[in-house]
Formats: sequence, C-alpha cells, structure tokens
Amino acid sequence: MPGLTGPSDYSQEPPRHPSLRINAKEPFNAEPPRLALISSYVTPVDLFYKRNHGPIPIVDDIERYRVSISGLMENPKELSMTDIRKLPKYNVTATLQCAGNRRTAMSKTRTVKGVGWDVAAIGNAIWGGAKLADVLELVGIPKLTTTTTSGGKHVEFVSIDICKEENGGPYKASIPLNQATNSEADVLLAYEMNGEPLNRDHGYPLRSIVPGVIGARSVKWLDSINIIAEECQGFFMQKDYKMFPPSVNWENIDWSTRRPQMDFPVQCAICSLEDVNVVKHEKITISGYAVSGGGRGIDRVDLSIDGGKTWVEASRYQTTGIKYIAGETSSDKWAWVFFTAKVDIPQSTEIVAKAVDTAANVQPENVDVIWNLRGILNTSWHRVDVRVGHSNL
Ligand SMILES: Nc1nc2c(c(=O)[nH]1)N[C@H]1C(S)=C(S)[C@@H](COP(=O)(O)O)O[C@H]1N2
Ligand SMILES: [Mo]
Repeated sequence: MPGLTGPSDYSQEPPRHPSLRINAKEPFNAEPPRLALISSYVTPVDLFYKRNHGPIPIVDDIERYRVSISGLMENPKELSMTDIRKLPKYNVTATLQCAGNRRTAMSKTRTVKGVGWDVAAIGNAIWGGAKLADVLELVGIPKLTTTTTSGGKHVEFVSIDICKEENGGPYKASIPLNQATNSEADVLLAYEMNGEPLNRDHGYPLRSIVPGVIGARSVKWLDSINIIAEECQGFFMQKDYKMFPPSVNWENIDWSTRRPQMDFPVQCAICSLEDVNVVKHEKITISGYAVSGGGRGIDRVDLSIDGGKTWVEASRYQTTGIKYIAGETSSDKWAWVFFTAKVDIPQSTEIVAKAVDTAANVQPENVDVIWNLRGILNTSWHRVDVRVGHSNL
C-alpha cells in the first residue's frame, strides 16, 4: 500500500520508556510496572503496554497513505487520511486488554505457550477517530447491515507488519459486519490516542479499536479493510486466541472446534502490591483495576484479607471523587474502573480480589479450572502474599 512499509528487521524500532518491563524484545512486548498502571485512569501513551508480532511499520509518506476498502461490496474505494478526518470525530474511552494478560500466573499451574505477562497487558486510552460504521456508510454499506447484497458478513482488518506466524504475511483479524456497522458498538478507525496522533508503536497512522473485545482484534497500521463472507482465516483468528478446555493439549488440539475469542470476561487485578510483599504497617491501601468485556460495567469488587474466607467491598471510581455507577451515561461504558479499600493486616496473609460485572459474572476462584494451552484469559481471583514486619522471604 502506498505510504506505509513494514520493515523486515528490528533496526528501525521507535524509542520506548525505560520503566517498561520487557517480556520479549523482538518483536517488542512490554508492560508498565503495576503501580505505574494505576497512577492514572487514562494510561499515558509511553506507559501503555505494547504487543507486537513483528517489526514496527513506518509511514514514509502520509500524503500518499491510503486504506483500501474492498471485497463483497459494490464500490471499492481507497481513502486518504483527509477523507477519514472529514467524517465526524469521536473520542471513545476504552480499555484495551491483551488476551494473554496474566499469562505468567497461568503457566505456574502447567506450562502454556506464549509471551509471559504480569497483570499490566492492559491500558485505558481516549481513542479519537471516525466510527467504522460511518466509514462503511461512506463507501455504500448502510448502518446495521448484517449481510451485503453480495454476501459480505465480516469486516477484515489487514495490516502491513511482517509476522512469522503468518509466514511473513501481515497481521489480520475480523469482526462481524453487524458490529462494524452498528454506531453504538463504537468501533473506531482511530488516528489519535489521548489527544495526540497515534505513535508508531500503537498503530500510526490508523488502527481499528474494537471496544470490549480482546486486543487482538484491534489491528494496528491498517493497510486494507475487506468485506468477506466468512470470518478472517488468518493465523491470529484461527490458530491462536481461542479458548480451549483444560483437557486439550498440543497433541489432540483441533483448532476448528472453537470460535475466535471476541469479548473478554470480567477481570480485576491488585496493582498496589507486587506478588510478594513485606509491609511494615498493618493498615494498607489496596487498589487496582476491574473491567469486563462487551460493554458490561463493574457491579462490585470484593476484597479478602484471609485468602477468600471473608470479604469486604472496595469502592469504585473512574473519576476521582465521583461514585461510579455501571450503566449510567456519566460512566465510560468501555473503560475499566479503579477500586480501592483500606484494610488492616494483623498478620501475614493472602489478599484476594474478585470482580463481578453487571451480568453477575464472577471471576473463577482458581486458575486450574480455566487453564488452557495458549494461556489466554487468566481471569482467576487475583491473589498476592503479604508478609507483615521483616519476615524472611
Ligand atoms: N498489525 C498488528 N495489529 C495488532 C497486533 C500486531 O501484532 N500487529 N497485536 C494485537 C494484539 S494481540 C494486541 S493485545 C493489541 C495491542 O495493542 P497495543 O500494542 O497498542 O497495546 O494490538 C493488536 N493489533
Ligand atoms: Mo494480545
């Protein structure tokens, strides 16, 4: 595609913040420290986790850059950034979470395949851009279309990066056409993150943002958009990011038996403490984030200071000082909430957090019951060990 190139090596990577914890260098995969993650509701761009499958593409000429829209539709078109910027601009505050968030903890039960992540493969940003529903309308596909006259049912996003999983081809993924053409699903072709043009790591010049859905479907560095009959057949849709039961292993896996994961389940993590802590004071503040997929809000976050025998409810907020109410128009529908509570820790113990979403979905108690060979969607109760005093670790 004119104006955008996907380098084949890592000699032209962008600069990155020194406090990021690097889980893999090439391709670059990194997350912020826990405390940094909850230091602001809107995650600063340089601290936002970075999840890549190849070298970071380069825009060599933004004037020549075009995103092509074609496939099972009447009037295929190439749009420039000027065309996209002419459409109404929306700012959507949405939390992006990698399906592999908390994978390291899952691999402690039994080894899983994939990049190891602590609890910070997640971030919340204000994404600015055009609604995909408006873009599709511009090229002749009306709002709330389920099937185009030529049989298109899915919208495929194709990038330009070079991924070894795709045998050197680009990263791609798709979403259903009825989600793409539904303005209320808030799917964006985003060109801004937190009020600034997207930077290279996060998809400059243009990416999709699919709120409430695992990060893998929010494709960076868009090259083309295809209207297709079946969901995208790419590696990351068909051979990855699917949830299997604990009985499936690498010998008996049949990828075709499962659907690509879309919405993420209810999740929370304590970020004010690392996994093992020594605290001097008996009164400590426990805080972290909670989020659910599909636009479901967070109804409750329960905390336990005795490993899950008894619970207290934490307070929740998106804006400091304003009580969060799930489902209210004043709340950000697609975004995480922060939780906080002061507790007394009389002795060394295990602190546990679990969240409940507006559909009353609760996180599973143990990682074992949701263990899966790809190590995705570890949403088990988040546990941290706290030792009081100066005990030997
Ligand atoms: N083109 C492209 N898009 C991509 C990816 C990628 O490797 N290439 N990774 C996906 C995955 S798995 C995630 S979790 C998010 C991460 O987005 P971020 O790096 O902006 O945080 O981007 C998604 N989009
Ligand atoms: Mo991801």
